[in-house]
Order: sequence, then structure tokens, then C-alpha cells
Amino acid sequence: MSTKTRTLRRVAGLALAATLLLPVTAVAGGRGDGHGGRPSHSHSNYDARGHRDDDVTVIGHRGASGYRPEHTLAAYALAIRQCADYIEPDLVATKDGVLVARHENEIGGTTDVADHPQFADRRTTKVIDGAEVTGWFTEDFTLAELRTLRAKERIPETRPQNTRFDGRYRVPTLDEVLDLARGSRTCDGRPVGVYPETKHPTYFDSVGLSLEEPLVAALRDHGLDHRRAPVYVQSFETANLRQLDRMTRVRLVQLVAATGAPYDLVAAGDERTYADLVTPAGLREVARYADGVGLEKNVMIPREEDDTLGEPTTVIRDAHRAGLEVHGWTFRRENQFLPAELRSSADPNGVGDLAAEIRIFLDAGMDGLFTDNPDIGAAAARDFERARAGHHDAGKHDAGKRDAGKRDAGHRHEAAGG
Ligand SMILES: [Ca+2]
Ligand SMILES: [Ca+2]
Repeated sequence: MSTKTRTLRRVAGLALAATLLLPVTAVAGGRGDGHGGRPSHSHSNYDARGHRDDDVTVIGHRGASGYRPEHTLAAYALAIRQCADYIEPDLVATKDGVLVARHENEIGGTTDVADHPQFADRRTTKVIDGAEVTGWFTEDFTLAELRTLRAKERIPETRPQNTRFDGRYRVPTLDEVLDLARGSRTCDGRPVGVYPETKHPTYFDSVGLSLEEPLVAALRDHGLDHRRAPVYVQSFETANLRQLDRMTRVRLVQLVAATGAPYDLVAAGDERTYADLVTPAGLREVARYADGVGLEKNVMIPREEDDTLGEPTTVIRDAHRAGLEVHGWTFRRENQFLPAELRSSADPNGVGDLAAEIRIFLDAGMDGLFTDNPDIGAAAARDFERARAGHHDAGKHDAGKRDAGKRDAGHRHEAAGG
């Protein structure tokens, strides 16, 4: 397809998007409503469902981690090629204070550190967020040392096909992830977004490696510390998000698990749990410092006893009423992660109907999703957007911005490698 044709498609897509904007409804209690003296952000492009725009936000969870070892540049680049809007680095610190992308500060499960005899004596046991963890920890390695390691598949029994990529990729720094995003475009031609998560912020404060300051500095260095930047910063803790609300203008997302409590509250002796955060009053409080909530799937639609999907709770509606976007996690194609009725077989590692699961959650009002399978997520999002737009003849009439880009995405991102 020629550049001109792509441009025309994109313009057509934008024009279509403009016609889809629904009447703006008042959003009460949102961040910026007279709190903290920070400039009020625009609510003008929220629609009636609380959407910031008309598109479903597809987040490549740890990259395209269903297909490549998670949190590698290869995993992020593949997520971009598969039409993710955002890539998601989880952030931990090295001994010399550099932010790198790993799901945990313990790296025995996601790198070949155990195969490096020179680091054998770094193996140790620590208490992280109240739980004993044994292994090797990023905060005990300088960046130079960490760079001698190579990533490997975290769940090889579930995703054996990904083990062929073991040993190929280094642990990326946040700077590298931001460079990749800044040098890429989404399938519909927009800047690729980044959705960093601060991991164990109370713990990292306790070892003198606070995460928030270097994160905000990196965003600023990359020209991303502004309100309209394609950035969300997420955390399972609350105090660091309140702090970030004073440090940066980018959007913030409170993560909420189906059980347990934010560790900063536990450490402070505060008895509030995640369940308290998602009551209507709890959500209004979250909206004082955050722009969205990242909800575990079961918070939105709990499972029945037979592991089929039950009825949606009111949490999505309540969050929208508080002015919060709702992004759900984690959408994965293997049977073990799917509700019983969408599994393909009794094999927990078999591939079930992830698209159908995503559709059910989008129909329930979810605005975006974290997925290990951005190709399936983007296709489901496109189908949902089309259905909402009433394009019943979508098969003939190519109104989908996502597939216009998909055809040439491979060319644009070749340099990033797979
Ligand atoms: Ca994460
Ligand atoms: Ca901190």
C-alpha cells in the first residue's frame, strides 16, 4: 500500500472517529477538579462511557509476552507490530539506580543468572512486601553486571514455543524502552504509548532506590512529561501514586487486585484493602490522584463456582462515574487463564477463545486491556469498535484503522527486530 493510500485511510479513520464522539457528560470528582492546585485536565473528550476517545486501549502486557520472553525489546517490538497502542515495562532498580524492565526484582525466573558462577554468591533471601523471596535481585547488580545476563521465558511449561528465544535478549533499560516507543508508530499512525509500572515502591524506598524520581526524570528527558503524552504510570501501591500526582503531569492508574491490599497501606497499618478502593466512595478518592484504574478481571466480572463467568459487578460504571478510565488485566489466550466456557480443551496450555473473553469485558464497559497477546487484543478491539460504529458491512468496507496499519507495520518496524 502506498504512503498516500495509508494517509487517506488514516484521515478517513480520524474523520470517522470525529463523527463517533458522543455527547460529553459531566464527570464528577475527577483528578483536577479543584484539587492540589494543578491545572485541570480536559474532560472534553470523554464520552458517555467515560472514554477518553473512541478507541479501545490495547496494552502489550510486558510486551507481546505470549510470544517472546517478557520485558525484552523483542517482546515490546512485537507488541507494536501486533498493533498494541501501549507497551508496558515493569520497573525495578539496579544497584547503581538505573531503572530496568523486569516483572520482579528477583530475576532467577526470567534470566540465566543461575548459569553465571561469578554471581552464585549473590543468591540470597529477602522479605519483599512481607513475603520471603529467594533468588537474585536487581538491586544487588550494577547495570553493567545485569547486562551480562540474558532473558529467558518465565513460564516455559505453558509457553514452550518461546524457549527458542531464551538467551538472545538483554534486560532493557527504561531509556531503551522509551527510545523504542518514540521511534515507532502504532498501526493507526499514532505515537506508541508507554505504560510503566513501579514495582514494590515501598520496598525500593527502604533500600534507598526510590523509583519515582528517576522515572519522572526519564519521561522528562524523552519529552513525555506532559498531560497529552501517551503515557500512563501504574502502581499497586497508593502513596507513590499520590506522590507522582505532585511530580508529573502524565496520567496515573491505580492497579487493583481481586484480593489483598496495597502494600504501602499494609506497611502503614492502614486496614483498607483493594476491595475498599473500588467502592463508589473508594473510587472517588482514587480519582483525586489517578486518572484510571487497572482492574483484575475478576473485579469486573467474577467467576462462578464452576469457573464460568458470572454477572458483571457495578465497578466499571462506578469508576466511570468517578471520572476514571478502566483498563483490565490480564488477558491471555491459554485455557488456564480463560473462563471455563471459553476453553478449547482440558489442556491448561491449549489456546482458547480469548477474543470472546475480551469482547465480553468490552461489552461490560471496560475501556482498555492488558494482554499477553496483542494481536488477538487488537483484532478484538477493532471488531468491537466497528460494531459500536455500526459498520455491519465491515468485511467489505475497510473502516478499521488498525488493519490499515497492520499491513505495513512489519516494514516500519523491521529494524526493531523480532
Ligand atoms: Ca505490570
Ligand atoms: Ca519512592
